[in-house]
This record gives sequence, C-alpha cells and structure tokens, in this order.
Amino acid sequence: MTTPERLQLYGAEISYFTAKVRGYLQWKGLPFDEVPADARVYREVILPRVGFPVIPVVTLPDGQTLQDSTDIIDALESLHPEPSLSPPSPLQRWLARMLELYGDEWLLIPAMHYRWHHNRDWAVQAFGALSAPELPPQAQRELGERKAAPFARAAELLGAVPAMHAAIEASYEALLLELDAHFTSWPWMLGKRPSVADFGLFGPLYAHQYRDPTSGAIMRALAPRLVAWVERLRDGRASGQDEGTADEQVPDTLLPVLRRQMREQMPELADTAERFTAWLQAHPGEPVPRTLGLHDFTIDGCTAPRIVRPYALWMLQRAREAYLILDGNDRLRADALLDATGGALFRDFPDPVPLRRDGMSVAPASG
Ligand SMILES: N[C@@H](CCC(=O)N[C@@H](CS)C(=O)NCC(=O)O)C(=O)O
Repeated sequence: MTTPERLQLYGAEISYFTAKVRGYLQWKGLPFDEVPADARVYREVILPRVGFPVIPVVTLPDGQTLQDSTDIIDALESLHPEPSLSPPSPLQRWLARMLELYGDEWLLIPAMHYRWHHNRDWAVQAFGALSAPELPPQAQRELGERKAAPFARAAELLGAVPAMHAAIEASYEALLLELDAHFTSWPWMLGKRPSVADFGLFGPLYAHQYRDPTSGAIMRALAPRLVAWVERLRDGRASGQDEGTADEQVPDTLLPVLRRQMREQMPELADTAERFTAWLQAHPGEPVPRTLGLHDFTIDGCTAPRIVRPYALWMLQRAREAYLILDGNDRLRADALLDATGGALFRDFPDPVPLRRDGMSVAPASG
C-alpha cells in the first residue's frame, strides 16, 4: 500500500474525535487532506493499518499510521514542535488535560444521548451517506440503520438510559450556559490562546451538538457565544492565535465547568479505578477488555448504570501526571482551585498501576 505525500486524516464530519484532530491540524497549520471514511477506506486503509474499525486515523508521508486523537496530537507535537500546543504555565498544562479528559470522556454522554434520542433519523442518513456516498438516499438509509445500530446501542451503554435523559439534558444545558458565560470574556478555554482543552471540547460540541440539527438549535438558542467559538474553530480561525497572547491566568469563568466535572465525572473515574485494580488482581497477565461490566454513575441526583471503561483511566493518568509534577506556588494554586471546585477526589485519586494505551483499552505500562 502506498502512502500519500501529504498527511491524511481518515475520518468524518459526523465524528467526535475526527473533529478534535481536525481542529488541532488547522490550528497547527499542518497541510493535510481529509478523506471520508467510507466502506472502502475502512477495508483498504483502517483495518489493515490499525487492526480494528475506528476513526480518526492519520497517516504520515513516511508511512507511519497514527490512531487515537490524543496520541495523534502528541506524535505531531513531537514531530513539529512549533508552534507549541503546550500552554505557557504548568498549571494551565494540567488544566488543559483536565478539560481534554472532560471533553473526550464525559461529554460523550450528552453527545450520544442527543444524537441517538433527538437526531436519530438525521444521524442514520448521515451514517449511510458516509459509508456509501454512491448509493441513492433510500439505500443509504437502510445501510445507515445497520451501520448506526452499534453506536445507538452505545448511547445506552454509556449511561443515556431513559431514567437519565432529563438529568443529562439539565446538566448539558447548564453547561452550555456556563460555557457561553466563559466565552463572553475569553476567546479560548484557557484564556487568550487555544489549547488541547479547546480541541477536546470541540469534538462533542461541534461534531454532535452543533451539527446535529436538533442539538444545533438548542446550542444556538442557549449559547450564541459558544456557537461563535465553535465556528471560529471550524473555520480554522484559531490558527495565528499562537503568539504573543499567552499569559498564565486561569479564567474564573472555568470554575463552574470544573465543578461540574468534579461532581459528575470524578466519582465515576474513582470507581472505575477501583474496579480496574480489583480486575487486574483477579486476572494477572490477561489483556484488559474494553469494558469491565457496569457500575453506577450520578448526574444531578439521578443514578443509573453505565459501562466501566478502563481507557478513561489512561486519559485521567495524563491529567494526574500534569498535576503531580506541579510544585511550589503552582501546586498551591492547583490545590486552591481543587478546593474551590470540589476536587478532593481528584487530588487524592486512587491511582491504579501506571498504564499505557492498548487500542481502545489499556495495559499495565510495565507489562
Ligand atoms: N479514544 C479514541 C476514540 C475514537 C472513537 O471512539 N472513534 C469513534 C468515532 S468518533 C469510533 O470510530 N468508534 C468505533 C468504536 O467505538 O468501536 C480517540 O481519541 O481517537
């Protein structure tokens, strides 16, 4: 198989994690071609190179294949250090990873809920059109039903069961207002300069919540300044924002968002860590499955089961590493921020053994 001369991004406009990588590539100013992941691309590029069906996938002119939005961004940052995506202060570097974790792993719940419970017909058609652009609309619809079925099921597995719908919507709509207030004062998540926090949140907030028609109407009605941020990223207007504007401030308007993350996501991650550690003890040397059964999570006082996903611990580990290296005044500021946002569980997190990513799951880093 030959590799094209330019960087190729195999993905889709409807895909959460493709949006994260595309937003990054545009900001970085790296020339790339985006190739829609139709059935042929899965068959001829993704499956042979990655071994399982997933997007986004990036190929480099030297033939390397990159998979996983976080690893793609890390690898491209090492190959192309300038302009650096890394925020100027260690405190902001930690917060960028916190918010990336929130965007990647927790906003999946509202993003999947709204897509499959409020935009289903539109999404089915879009899945069919992506897979077989050459087919007529009715045939795309039938194909879309088949292609979309596992994703629609995933919405429930991730926790968007009927008993949670109202709580998920209340929390998400409150988040929209919080983000709208933030973007009244600041152009980007960490203030004056885009960071991986912006790209992490752009995944759900563009690919699902802005583009899917019913969700887009909600965002436009509740959060016009968030819409303006989405459109700046979509149009590549983040590029050029990388010089001379950085400072070390942490916008106060992020506090409500961090509070929401600490309240909703952190207890679920701590329970994931405990279950994962128990699983490892019971299954020494075995490959870690993508999910480890079900556990309860809570949003706005409403509790239901969702799948336990070890992968999220790898994203969390990255945020913990960025926190644990803070010292002196930076650590004091981080701890004051954790106190102000109900973040004790993050500060005292029950870390599992060090992990590496393994496909869509993890493995002990020493294994
Ligand atoms: N952690 C991965 C997640 C990638 C992912 O979930 N991609 C979705 C589309 S946005 C997909 O292809 N999912 C297939 C699956 O979940 O089996 C990343 O950051 O790239």
